[in-house]
Amino acid sequence: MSKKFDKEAFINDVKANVKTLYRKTIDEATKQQVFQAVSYTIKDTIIDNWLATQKQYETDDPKTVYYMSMEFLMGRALGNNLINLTEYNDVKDALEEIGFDLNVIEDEEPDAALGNGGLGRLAACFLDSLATLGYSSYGCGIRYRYGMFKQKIENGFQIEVPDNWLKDGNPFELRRPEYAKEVKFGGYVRVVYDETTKRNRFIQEGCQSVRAIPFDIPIVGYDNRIVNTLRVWDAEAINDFQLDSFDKGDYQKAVEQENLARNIVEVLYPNDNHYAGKELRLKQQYFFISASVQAAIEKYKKKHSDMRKFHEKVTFQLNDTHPTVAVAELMRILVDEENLEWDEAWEVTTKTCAYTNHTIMAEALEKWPIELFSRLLPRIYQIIEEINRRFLIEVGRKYPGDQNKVNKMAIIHDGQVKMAHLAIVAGYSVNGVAQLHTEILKKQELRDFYEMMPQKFNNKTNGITQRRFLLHANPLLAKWVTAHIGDEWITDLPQISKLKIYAEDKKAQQEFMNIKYQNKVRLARYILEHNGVEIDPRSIFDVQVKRLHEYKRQLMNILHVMYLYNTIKDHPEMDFYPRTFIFGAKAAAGYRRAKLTIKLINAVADVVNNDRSIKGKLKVVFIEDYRVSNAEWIFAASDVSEQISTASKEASGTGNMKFMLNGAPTLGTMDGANVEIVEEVGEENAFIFGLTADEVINFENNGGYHPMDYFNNDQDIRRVLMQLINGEYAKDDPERFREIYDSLLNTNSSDRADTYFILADFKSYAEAQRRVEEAYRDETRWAKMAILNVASSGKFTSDRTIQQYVDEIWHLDKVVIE
Ligand code: 8GP
Repeated sequence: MSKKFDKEAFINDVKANVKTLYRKTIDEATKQQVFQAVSYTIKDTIIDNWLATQKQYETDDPKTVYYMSMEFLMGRALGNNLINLTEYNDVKDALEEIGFDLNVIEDEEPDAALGNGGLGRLAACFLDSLATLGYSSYGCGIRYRYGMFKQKIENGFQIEVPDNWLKDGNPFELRRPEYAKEVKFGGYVRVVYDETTKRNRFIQEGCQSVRAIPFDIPIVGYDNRIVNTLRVWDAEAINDFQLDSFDKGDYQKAVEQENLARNIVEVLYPNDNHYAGKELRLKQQYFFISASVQAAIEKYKKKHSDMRKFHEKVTFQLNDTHPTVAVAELMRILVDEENLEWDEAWEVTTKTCAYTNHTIMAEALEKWPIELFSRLLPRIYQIIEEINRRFLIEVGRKYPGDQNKVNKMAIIHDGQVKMAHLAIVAGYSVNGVAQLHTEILKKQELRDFYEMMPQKFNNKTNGITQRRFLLHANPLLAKWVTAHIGDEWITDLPQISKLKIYAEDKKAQQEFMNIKYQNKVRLARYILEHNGVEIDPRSIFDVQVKRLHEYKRQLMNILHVMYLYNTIKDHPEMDFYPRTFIFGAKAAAGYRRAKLTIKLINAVADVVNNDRSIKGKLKVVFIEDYRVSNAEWIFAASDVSEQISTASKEASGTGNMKFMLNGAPTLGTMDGANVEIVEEVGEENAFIFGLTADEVINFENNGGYHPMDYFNNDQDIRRVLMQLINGEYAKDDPERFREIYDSLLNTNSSDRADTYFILADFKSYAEAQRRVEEAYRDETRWAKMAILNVASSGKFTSDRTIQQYVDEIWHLDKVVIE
């Protein structure tokens, strides 16, 4: 594929790198050292393209998007970079020649796990698409010393182990101390009247300062020589300046500053869809935002002098509310440092910032106590107060006398700063991440704002990059697709619909099923090696991998497994197609009920997997440490994609798209992007069940849901629930799962019983599962369904999503490297 790969030169470079990095010959090097040496060799090519890209940007001066995000869940870089350089196979061959297996070398790279789940992985897919489509962009984030924790399962329980991902060094990153920025916290604001400008000046004093040092990570576009930048900020203490004079030589203060700096970037908060309200988290937010905004302005000013036109060359996309202080930071710099009038600065800011909402879960909404916020960021707080004051005047004008509206929409209210309100008021665009989600935002969660400013609201259905999740993750299927329709799908996924004509072709079906089987063998081997469980690649691989959260209902899945097990035990003679239920999920470290669910899954696995009487018909596996790198193998090997969230709760989902792309039909609710998946593939090629979003919202608003009725009236449900408290899966501690039982039935806790409608949906889920089995028994029918899923996945490329952001929000200029 590639144009001018020089095998000899490559091998010589790898050997030279091993020598200079480790003073070893290639035969003496460890696998990790070979990984490093290969990566440095590749980095050399990348840097040439990186330079060429920057040069082209200098010439063209295109508008640039800064994608501001607390999370970038990048996974591994080496394989992906080789894929996008179109040198994967060349390098594989070259390494074979000197006795190394590229897969084994790739396995030496730790995942860059600078994110929790969907939101962070979406950011990573977007960077890939931006570079591939030729748009100037920066990802801006934090270089966490410790990313997402590693999960160990001990005795069935999740144990969190720190992820020291940088311990061997990250070969692809570049430290850029010459672009360091100073970020200030705390202190107070002194107002002085400036006679010459006839304006107040706001001076921050008594602050603690931290130095932000950028590390640049290359983002390689597919086969186009474009290399964009993910810029993640590290923190260092500033000891040589900014100490007030009386502090000079104050050792204690110097040490404090050292610690302040180190703490800021120490660790990623491991919460998904949940807001913890920690002071350090707000510090992290302001730290990377202040540095990124300063850097963006500095870059702009190299070519332009009029800050009033900043938005013509720059746009900030806020990935959820976490980066929303960008609004106030931009205002601060424009007003306090660039001397713009408030109205001029507001004009620029509201044409620069745009906001994406990723969840309607109330518990994820960021609301900072005023006391904390104003103490940590006094000047920023003042600016938000002024934005709020002016906004509420507008609300009052539009809805005269409606104090209730004012209270509901205020940015600062009831002792709290509401970040979503700030993002909406200052943003020129507010988008949801799937059609259904955007509609719920407009009609429910953000209704007041939608009514006042409908023009800001729009939908951008999420997407995924086919380069990582098919071309790299599933080489056998990728090759098969290319053999049938050519390789243009790699940069134009809708072309994959050309596969539709093969859906009923016997030979194609057989080839397809054979590839699936080989991928299942690959995964079974991984599971045996990493989990010590033997599974049968001929069984149905029924897979739910995603963060563990009550709304995602892993609990419903495992309760259903318990029900199936009861059924098989009662009817040993029954015809039951062998099934392997595969789970993978991390629970937030402080999320007790989620961690208990992991224990329940493992407890059920223990009983079921060791019961010889069921002859291996049922297996349950919990894959330890689910992450981007093993996800790639899991999607490729899946038969059934479990997307079973309570309707209305999953904003979009992106895992659902990765399964589809790899030919696993969706077993799911009409939630998030599942709705659009079904629209594309047809309901006959998915297994849909359960309450609709409207039904769920109606129960939530008007009551009338009584889980106890299901318990009383359905003996299968009752039996399974009783097994949670009779020691069936907890011989040593029969009370272990009482909390889960109570969560489903007890109304005396603070939440409504069965908050996520598991009992309401249980029977229709079980029925959908029976349809899955029936469909799978008919191999021709199944192969057709699976191929049609692949062929209908064209819409779900992140290339489409990014092109829509560009056309409808950002208006960037396309760049081609000459
Ligand atoms: C997730 C949504 O739950 C998921 O449906 C969606 O596909 C993904 O974002 C990308 O849009 N939301 C989050 O991960 C989230 O809200 N996380 C923040 C609270 C940390």
